[in-house]
Amino acid sequence: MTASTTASTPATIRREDYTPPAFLVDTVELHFALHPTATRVRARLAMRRNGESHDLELDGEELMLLSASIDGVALPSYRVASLPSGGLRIEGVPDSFMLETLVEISPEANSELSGLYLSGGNYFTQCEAEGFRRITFFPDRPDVMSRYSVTIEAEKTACPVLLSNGNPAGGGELPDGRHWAKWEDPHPKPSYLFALVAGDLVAVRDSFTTRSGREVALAIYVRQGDEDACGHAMDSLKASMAWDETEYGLEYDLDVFNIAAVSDFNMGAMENKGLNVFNTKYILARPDTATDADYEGIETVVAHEYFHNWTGNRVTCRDWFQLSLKEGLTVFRDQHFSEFMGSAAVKRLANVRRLRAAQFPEDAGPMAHPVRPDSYVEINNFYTATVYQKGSEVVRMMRELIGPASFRKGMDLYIARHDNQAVTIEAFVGAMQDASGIDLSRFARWYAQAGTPEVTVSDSFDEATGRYTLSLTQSTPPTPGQPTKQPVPIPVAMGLLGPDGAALPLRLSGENAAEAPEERVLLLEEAKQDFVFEGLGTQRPVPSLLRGYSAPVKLHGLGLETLGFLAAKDSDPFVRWESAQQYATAEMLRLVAAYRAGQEPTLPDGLAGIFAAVLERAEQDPAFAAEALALPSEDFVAGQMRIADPEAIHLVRQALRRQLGTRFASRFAALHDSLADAGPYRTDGDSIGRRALRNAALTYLGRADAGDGLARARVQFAAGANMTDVLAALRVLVDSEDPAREDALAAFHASWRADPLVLDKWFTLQAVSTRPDTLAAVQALAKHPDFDLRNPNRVRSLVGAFAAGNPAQFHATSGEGYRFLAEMVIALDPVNAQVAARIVSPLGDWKRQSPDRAAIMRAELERILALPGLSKGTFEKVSKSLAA
Ligand code: B3K
Ligand code: ZN
Repeated sequence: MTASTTASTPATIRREDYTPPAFLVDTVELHFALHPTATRVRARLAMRRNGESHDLELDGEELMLLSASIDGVALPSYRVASLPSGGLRIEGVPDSFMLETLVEISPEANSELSGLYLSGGNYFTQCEAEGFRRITFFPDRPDVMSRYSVTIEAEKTACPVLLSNGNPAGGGELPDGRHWAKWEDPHPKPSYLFALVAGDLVAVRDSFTTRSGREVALAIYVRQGDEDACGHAMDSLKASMAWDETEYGLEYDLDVFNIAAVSDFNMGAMENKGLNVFNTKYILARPDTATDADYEGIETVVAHEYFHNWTGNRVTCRDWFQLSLKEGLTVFRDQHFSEFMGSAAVKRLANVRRLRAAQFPEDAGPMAHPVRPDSYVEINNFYTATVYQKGSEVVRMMRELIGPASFRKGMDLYIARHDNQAVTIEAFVGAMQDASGIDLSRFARWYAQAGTPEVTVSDSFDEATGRYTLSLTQSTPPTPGQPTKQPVPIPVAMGLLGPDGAALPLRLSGENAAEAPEERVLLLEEAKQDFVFEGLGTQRPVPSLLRGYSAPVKLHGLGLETLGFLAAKDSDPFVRWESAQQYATAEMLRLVAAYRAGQEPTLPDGLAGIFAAVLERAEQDPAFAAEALALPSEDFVAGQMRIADPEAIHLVRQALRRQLGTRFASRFAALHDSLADAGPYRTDGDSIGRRALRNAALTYLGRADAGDGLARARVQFAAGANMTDVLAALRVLVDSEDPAREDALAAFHASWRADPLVLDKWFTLQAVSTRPDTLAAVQALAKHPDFDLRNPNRVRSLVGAFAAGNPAQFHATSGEGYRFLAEMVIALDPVNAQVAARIVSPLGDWKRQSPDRAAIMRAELERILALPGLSKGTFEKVSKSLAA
């Protein structure tokens, strides 16, 4: 589809069309008179011309304009024109002037959760990317940076708490039971970082002293009753503040740092300057309500939003195409922090697993786009795994290439040069290049080219000379709009292993033998390169490649024997895990093909051997063992097939789980017994690892033909020690035919019906159940009184979890799974278009499905596309899915 020509086709925005803002806003004074259906917003903008135009255009959406003046003189209506977008055009403005507008908005009517909205009677804002225009008329783009002062006025009993960005600057009583508060933010910021929170919330307080001695008052605002669930978030915040000082020398820059938690939120959290707004999911945690994964998620997201204060807020993006400038870099920072806080190796492989589960399919699908996209219809569709996670991998590779010391120098330079600026990705790469003296111009291709590079390895060994040649080739498959690709610089961290697994010296031809290291980073820059190593004796070495996952690529060419050897012997935990995963993937693909030819899957000996070895050493590193015991996901296996067969993959994976559970039942039972934790619940890496391994054992036992897995699950569920253990046990029951299943589900619901975050888990468990009747159950759950289309967490917990997390059922040959998702999208689009556009993705995967499935998927996409008044976000996803 090409750019917009008719009124009904939303316009495509292109990166190459960027022009600087025609007007700048130096200061913004906002006054809010809060009211659920009729909030009044008065804005005084000190504006100045920045280009040729004398006509001012402001963004606006669903605003009712009550008055407008320039330099105190009311504007006659003929000078003010409404734009079709909802914006405003004012003709003939002076070079610099004070614009004052008064608008009315209805927070209660705002179900999009963008702009100012109500949640449980409290007021919250979400402005990134383009929500500020739903609050007041403004040049709502990130390269307009202004100093804000905000006054909020509201009824005191309904809204005892009145918060905005920056530092508090006064407050007081008003007649009629109202009160006011003023906030001043000394740092210039783009409008997407504006925030307001008001309502009946309570604060959990703490403080942090920065290394230069500045005292920062910390507060987390939650609903009454949730105060006891903020400890982990607060600890994570303080740890993040300290880490940014020691790792990057970056200190916090306001007197207060506030976080407010809200249960109706489109994503995880938002880094508004000095007033982060969080989905409750990433704040609230108590041992009885939150799982270990929730605790880890909180640590990561709290850190991520905090780190944005420098990478995103102080230095921001010139335009939304540069989104990865702040997101890729900040994900890199939060992952690095989490590695520091826990077991680095296990965090790394968990992040790689997530990258491959979310980003690789995206990079191979209809929405594939570069880390820096070239065009978009709806920017909210580009807050993607590619921009975030692949963007983070790109930063990580840069650090690998120039080294940690130069990287740190580059960060200092980036911030020194660009503080208080809105810049492009070139600014970041340029700072890294200047700090290191290493030419990164070729490296910048990683930002421009979509698709996952594929690296193929082959090797040869000359016993007579001890010379070993490692040949690497790379290619990147075509993606929509990018039919041909160039080679990218791929850092390949590697080692060579002798037959006993010992590390061999790595001497490239022409190098001095004395200095040969045992690990090095090869740079694969061309389509094909040979690396020749000398002095390796008489026995063929085994290559250990992409240690620590040094580049986000797919690696081919290693045989089962090599993979098995590496899984057992390599010193790098990532390569050990990865080799076992690749081994299992290869075997699963073979079993899928065999199954389609009429053969029942049986557990291959080699795979059983890998599991046996992992189980033998399991207690040495329980967290690693838990990861290593998880078979590759159904989606991951499907991703390796040209045409997927979700049914066969599911069947094979289930059969392997059952047979592994049966084969190792006594070992799993022993682990389940010995890892039981008597003491209080703790969330250090060790404790989390032990629970993960113990619950992995329980899960296999729950599948096994032999053993007492279901009985153990019933006991563990009833014991109710903590949510991690309860949920793992309940999951085993929910996936089973156990008679206790229904009672357990009912008991869980009865206990937690008042806690939305826990209830989300109840929905998700049923949505991802491996039972064959899951689709019908999901359809029924969508009619459950606790299902609520207006709450994004609930939608994700049922619809998102089912469509993205239960491929076998979603792809049911009846097409009912597709129909269900389409109906949900159609119902949701008019309520919350952002979430609708997000959950529609699995329907776009039709190209890799069998023709009968693909036809139904396309028909459902067509049905959505035909919807009158379809949002531009859903339009973009659906039309691109159909066109690919
Ligand atoms: N910057 C926000 C994401 C905003 C998404 C807008 N659709 C959260 C984050 O990445 O930190
Ligand atoms: Zn972010």
